[in-house]
Amino acid sequence: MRMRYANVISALLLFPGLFSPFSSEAERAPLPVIVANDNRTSAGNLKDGILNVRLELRQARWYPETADGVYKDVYAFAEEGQAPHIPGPLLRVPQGTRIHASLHNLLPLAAKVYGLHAHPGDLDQVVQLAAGETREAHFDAGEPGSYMYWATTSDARLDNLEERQAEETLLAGAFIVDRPGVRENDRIFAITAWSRINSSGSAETIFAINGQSWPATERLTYRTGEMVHWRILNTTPVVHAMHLHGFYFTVDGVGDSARFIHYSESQRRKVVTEGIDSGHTFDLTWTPERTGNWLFHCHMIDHMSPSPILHPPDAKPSAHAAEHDHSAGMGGLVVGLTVIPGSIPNTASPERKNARKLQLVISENPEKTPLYKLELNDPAVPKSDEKKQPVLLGPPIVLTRGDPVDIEIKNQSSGPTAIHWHGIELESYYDGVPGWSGSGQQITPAVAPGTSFVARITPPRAGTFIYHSHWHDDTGIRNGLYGPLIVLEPGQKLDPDEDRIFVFSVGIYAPLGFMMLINGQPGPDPLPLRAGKRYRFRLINITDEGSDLRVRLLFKGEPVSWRVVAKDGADLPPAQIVSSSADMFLPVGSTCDLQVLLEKSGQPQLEISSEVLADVAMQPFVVLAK
Ligand SMILES: [Cu+2]
Repeated sequence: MRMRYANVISALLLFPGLFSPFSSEAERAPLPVIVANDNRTSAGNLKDGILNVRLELRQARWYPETADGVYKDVYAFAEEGQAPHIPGPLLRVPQGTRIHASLHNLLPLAAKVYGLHAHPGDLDQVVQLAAGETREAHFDAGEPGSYMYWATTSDARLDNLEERQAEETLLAGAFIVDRPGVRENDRIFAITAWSRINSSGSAETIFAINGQSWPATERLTYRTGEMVHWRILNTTPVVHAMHLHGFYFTVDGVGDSARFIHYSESQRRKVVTEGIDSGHTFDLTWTPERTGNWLFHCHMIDHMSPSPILHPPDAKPSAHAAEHDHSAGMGGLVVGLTVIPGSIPNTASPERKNARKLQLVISENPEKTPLYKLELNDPAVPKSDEKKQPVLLGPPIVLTRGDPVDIEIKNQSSGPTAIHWHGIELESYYDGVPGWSGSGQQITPAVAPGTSFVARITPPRAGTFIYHSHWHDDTGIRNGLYGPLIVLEPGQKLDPDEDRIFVFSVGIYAPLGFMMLINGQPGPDPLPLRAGKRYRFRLINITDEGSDLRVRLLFKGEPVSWRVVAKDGADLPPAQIVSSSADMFLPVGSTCDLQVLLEKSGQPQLEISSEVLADVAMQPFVVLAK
């Protein structure tokens, strides 16, 4: 199910006809302009338990940002008599509804529509439409859940959506079945990807949420204390890692276009990042507790950076260039959130007179690798003269729960920078998104070269977190601007023997080139462990694109067992802490704490692999007898 980039290329080599140009008739007539669908209005006419809806597939013009910006001529769903929509018109009905859908294919070629069936249902159930044909589909909506419908003019299936290319890639819409009598005050976000392989063989993609690409994505406002419920749909052929700044969210259920699994209370998990496979959906809830500006975005760097198609590097700056710069070079799958005062009063900042002072110095070695050097100055720790090998990894920052700390980010590099305290529940102003974090007149600046910014943090929770660059991250994240951020319980000390940190990242490792790294190295030296001793492994995925990162602890090639005890810094509920096979997916922007206890001596290894990154890296161990 997980997508490999290589598949896109092979699909194109197999289906060269996918670049069918628009019919000459369409070129003569002006195409209707697509309306970005915020998924708040249900299509069709619901009466006496029957939804009558008339859908069309048609050619239309899509503007992912502004009406005067770059456009793409694409295929889109429309409701008869209305403008075409991306994502397609929302199908939303209560459980028990019968659906009478008519489908009219106005495209100059045949199309197949999937997902118009009862739930749970058959992923392969399809309505085939010749060019110009109209057909009807009558079915029961089925069980409550977040589903999608989608279409193709090629031979794509839900498990290989990458076969959809160019014009047809945006043919998808949300299909929500509500519990009877409950119409939740939620929002639906459909992730789409217009994509194709261009004539020079490289992939071109425009990612969007509800039909628009940051900075054009909808801005949402919430009040503190209100319960926020979102449904996320991934209609794209690639995995994503959806990350919320400043707050945890609860994953309430997962599904695809055929079925949806509602988690029971004991199955729910608290996270700050959730991976979502191609063709899948998930529901989440969260409660804003602190005012200010926040983000919800995909943590895969290319999915949250400006698309070169919309913003060619050599183009004259558009009216939005300034906003892009102010938004730290972001684009695509980013949603801006503003939390205003509500039922939760802003907690008074704790007394900071006795705040611990730390200094994180960022310096640069132009033309060299690693490009950046991160140094931590802690007045409580004498400076060591030990010359350390430069690595693509910042030093660990170890904090104590409830203890205020002022971390001065001192920028000695040649460009502006910013550091985001990933997973930490903190004040918006210190969250580290220049031009966005903060509120009103007090917006976080980028840290200009030669200047400092002091981040004031009082971590409310002990666990494993990340600090990383949030400024033009194609440079920062790929050049070592990150490190582990560990918060301990009061009185606890980090025991480097018992407590092992493994940071998974990518970067240029000279002279070997761009590769996947464990603690800054592609092939780290073996580490000693002792049989019968219990360890805490803290895993951090801060790769650029490794949302499909598979982590295994192997002994003679077979996974051992471990216990997952925390995700993204939040302890798991006791009922979820069980022994499991040492084989997991850890999406980018996630952390995970494990209990590891090996009974036998030998040479196990921690192996990470990613199909997206097309790489494997290994941390060997030597387990000594008890
Ligand atoms: Cu993504």
